[in-house]
Amino acid sequence: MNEKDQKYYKPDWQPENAGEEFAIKVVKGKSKSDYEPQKFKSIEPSVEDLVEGVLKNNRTKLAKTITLIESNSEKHHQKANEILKRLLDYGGKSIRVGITGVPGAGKSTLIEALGIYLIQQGHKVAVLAVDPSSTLTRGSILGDKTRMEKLSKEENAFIRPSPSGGTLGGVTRKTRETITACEAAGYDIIIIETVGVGQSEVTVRSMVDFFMLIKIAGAGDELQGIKKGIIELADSLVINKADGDNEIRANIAKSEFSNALHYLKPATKGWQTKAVSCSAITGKGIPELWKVILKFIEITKTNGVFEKRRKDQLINWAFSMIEDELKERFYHHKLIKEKIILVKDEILSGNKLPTQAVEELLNIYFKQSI
Ligand SMILES: Nc1nc2c(ncn2[C@@H]2O[C@H](COP(=O)(O)OP(=O)(O)O)[C@@H](O)[C@H]2O)c(=O)[nH]1
Ligand SMILES: [Mg+2]
Repeated sequence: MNEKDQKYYKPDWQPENAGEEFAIKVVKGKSKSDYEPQKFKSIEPSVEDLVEGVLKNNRTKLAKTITLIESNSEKHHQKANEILKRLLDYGGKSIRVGITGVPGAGKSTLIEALGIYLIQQGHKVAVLAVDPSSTLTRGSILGDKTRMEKLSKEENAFIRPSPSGGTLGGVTRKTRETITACEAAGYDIIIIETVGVGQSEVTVRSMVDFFMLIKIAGAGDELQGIKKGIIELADSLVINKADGDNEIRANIAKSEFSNALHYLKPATKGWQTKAVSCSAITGKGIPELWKVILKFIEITKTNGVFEKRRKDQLINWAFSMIEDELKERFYHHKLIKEKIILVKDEILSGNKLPTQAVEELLNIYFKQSI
């Protein structure tokens, strides 16, 4: 028997010289030993391997690097820092776009439409998307289609979902590092999606060049949970779902917003926040939206605002890293961990004021760590 015959054989009721009309084959059963668990030794890729992989835009290596970046383990943390140090020189050369809006506004659909359009224009697009299946937004409501199926099939796209739960609405403490890794892998457009939870819009604003707010025509701002403060963070208000019966309404809303925007403080010096309308489903208005972004980049690069914002963001990043690092070290310090349990009880029983407790803990920490 040759190898092929060993896998399949004809059922015994099939005539000996039967032709192709008998399309049935029986698959040979497997013996128990075939199912013995095999021992795989997981080989962790080295720093070298990951850096090389990212620079060659190996998407699996990029994803692994991001997992290391996001990991809370000290070992991973060090490795991620090593990698980032080496990638930093290759970062920075992209247009970073932030997108916010309430769940159901069409952010993911819009990112997919814009992403595909940009890839057709020869760009490479990385998307840091909100994963709707996690807590807050729940996958099924409003027919969320965040998987971005069409875009994820594109060779020049990289999609990284982050959980939307918690207070960060899809942004993680490590989103900045992730942006750097994607840029080093050659993505020249980075799109970051966030749902308006807590500080997430402000955080994303502090990471991107261009920030847009997606709205739906007709639904009042109360319904969309949009505060004036958020509008003042945006470089563009995008009225989505301008299709079918909604198209006229969307265009009226666009004009109304255009007028209202003149009375608000623009988010970026030298740029008048612009209202646009589009349909993420039909694609109408998507090229125009991109033109607005390009115009913005051109203007801000000419007047120096782009460069200044990037520099400010870098400083901001550095200091937020210090804060993170201090917090992390403090709460993981052995003595502090022990003391915190006692201190909590003392505060609750009224034996110690919170201010006293704080002073005590900080004293312990700083004396120990000097
Ligand atoms: N008619 C219409 N529906 C849209 C448009 N964009 C998104 N949708 C639909 O709105 C729902 C929510 O879209 P999704 O992209 O998941 O919203 P997200 O929560 O903001 O990311 C889905 O059912 C989409 O198909 C659009 O431009 N026109
Ligand atoms: Mg979404």
